[in-house]
Amino acid sequence: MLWRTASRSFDLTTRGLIMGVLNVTPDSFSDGGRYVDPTAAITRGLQMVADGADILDIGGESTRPGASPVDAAEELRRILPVITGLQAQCAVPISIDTMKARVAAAAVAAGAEIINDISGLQHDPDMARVAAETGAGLVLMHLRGTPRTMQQQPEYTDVVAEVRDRLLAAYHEAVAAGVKPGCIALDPGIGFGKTLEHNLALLRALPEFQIHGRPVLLGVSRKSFIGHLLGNADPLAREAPTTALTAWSRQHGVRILRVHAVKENAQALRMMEAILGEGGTGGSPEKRL
Ligand code: PMM
Repeated sequence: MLWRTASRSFDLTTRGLIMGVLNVTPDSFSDGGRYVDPTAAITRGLQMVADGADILDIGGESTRPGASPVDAAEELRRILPVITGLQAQCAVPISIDTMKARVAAAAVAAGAEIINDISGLQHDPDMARVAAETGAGLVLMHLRGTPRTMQQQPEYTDVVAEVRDRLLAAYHEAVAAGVKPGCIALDPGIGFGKTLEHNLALLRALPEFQIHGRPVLLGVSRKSFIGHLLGNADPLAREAPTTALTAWSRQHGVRILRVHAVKENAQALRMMEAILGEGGTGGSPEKRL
């Protein structure tokens, strides 16, 4: 199972990737406000690389339920110095977490290699074109509604089938716009327009999202459904269940884990890969193209 960006290819057959979360926003639910200063954000990014991150995912717009949107200029003001600084100082690929084609294009021009579109191409009609033209890796996530509205009574008849169908449609839209299938990864979007029961159903059905053999990316780290189940109001108190979910996800086929606590989740991933007999303690799965 290969996953490509314009300049590298990851062989994910036996070894998954850790994507470290770096939100340069004042208001993200778990790390909001801590990395608004570019120097603090770059230091945090380098620490995650030292801890074993394979990818850094930089976001300049909060996606927490009810969050207010920001414009492209503000998003770019937040992310560009961080991308430029990290790109100069570390070798891991940088992912831009945005729904806006203009932000994605500028981020890739500044050195990002992966576009993480939480709207799965539903927000900006130009996003697929930018992904195709740049050859960036493209994460297509399932999101019902918008971050502002998504938790207002989300309803599905069959959440697994509906999420799967939407991801399949997004995959076809991307390919029709010229995105190479090998650049695409798919994400069922845990916590985005889903109740606790919906999230649990999606976690039970993870292998179903390996559509056309594409890698599945998952973001459960510190999310509120963990708090709802366990009664942990503090996101920082959700690390142990997050690492357990990392192991579960890898066992059920997920290859890219988007997490805050890089070292702990990398260890859970390597441990599970060793049990699976897939040589997870081996070296980098990455090839420069
Ligand atoms: N979750 C958040 C933001 N971006 N991107 C992908 N692909 N998948 C996710 O689950 C996801 C995401 C929200 O979490 P955060 O506030 O901790 O960044």
